[in-house]
Amino acid sequence: MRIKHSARRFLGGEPWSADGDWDVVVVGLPSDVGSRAPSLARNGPARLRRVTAALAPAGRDRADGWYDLAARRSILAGLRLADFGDLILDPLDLGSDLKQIPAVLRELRQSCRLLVVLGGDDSLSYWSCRDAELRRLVHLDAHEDAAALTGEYPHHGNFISYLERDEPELAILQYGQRDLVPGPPRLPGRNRVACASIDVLCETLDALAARDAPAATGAREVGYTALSVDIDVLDPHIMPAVTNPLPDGLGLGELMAVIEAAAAHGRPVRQFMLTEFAPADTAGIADAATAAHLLMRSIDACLR
Ligand SMILES: [Mn+2]
Repeated sequence: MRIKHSARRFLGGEPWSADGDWDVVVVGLPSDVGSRAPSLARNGPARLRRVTAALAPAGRDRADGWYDLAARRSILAGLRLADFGDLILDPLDLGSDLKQIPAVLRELRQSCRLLVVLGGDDSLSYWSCRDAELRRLVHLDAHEDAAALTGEYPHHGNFISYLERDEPELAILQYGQRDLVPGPPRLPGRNRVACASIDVLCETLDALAARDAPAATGAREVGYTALSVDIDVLDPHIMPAVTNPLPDGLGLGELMAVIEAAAAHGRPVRQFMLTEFAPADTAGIADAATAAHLLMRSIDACLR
């Protein structure tokens, strides 16, 4: 594995250093290794850096944050933000490189309040979630991603099944599924819930918070929540730059309502993942602006 640094850093952030006191650290996984056909998801991190760097031009004081005209409030004011760069997987040493991802992310997580992971295809979320302190995963996706186990490593359609097998204590809350599939879903494991409404999502997170709360002795760790957004949960009219578009998805405001609720009821949220943003090299900037606004508002919601 090698680390690639980019001249354009996410939202004009600083270069990462281990001794920084960061609110947010951003890391990219620009790979489509888990897609069964080549996917433009490998382009996601570079496109997001290009668009967000333009929102924070040199000379602009990032301490002011941005004003969200839709929500009528300032967001990300005073944000201490670092961009670690991209983790580049060596195709000739893929298994070894994939297995190194959890340790690299753990080190980055220890240097910040919130780690933001930019995919890449959705199979990489499996590696981003291999952490003993992660207790609750909220996964927003048009697809279930719970197909049967196949080979040694998960692909983008079955990484949830691998997580259920390999992290049996991890609670998985799914939202937004709308796929047509060959048969009824496999019965979720004891620790997975398909949430049919925001209310169910919040109630489930509240119950898990009570379960995971430290005992009076302080003997147990509370652990943290990760939010994972496969961006095809949005409607393809709003977000066409995805690998597997499905009709009748969420609007951006609807998705933000889910993320706000998950962030509020899932505290502490220590990791946010965006996957399957798959822009063509020639695509316009509207799709990237949508993804950038989604990220900026989501980061604010997770830190609030
Ligand atoms: Mn999906």
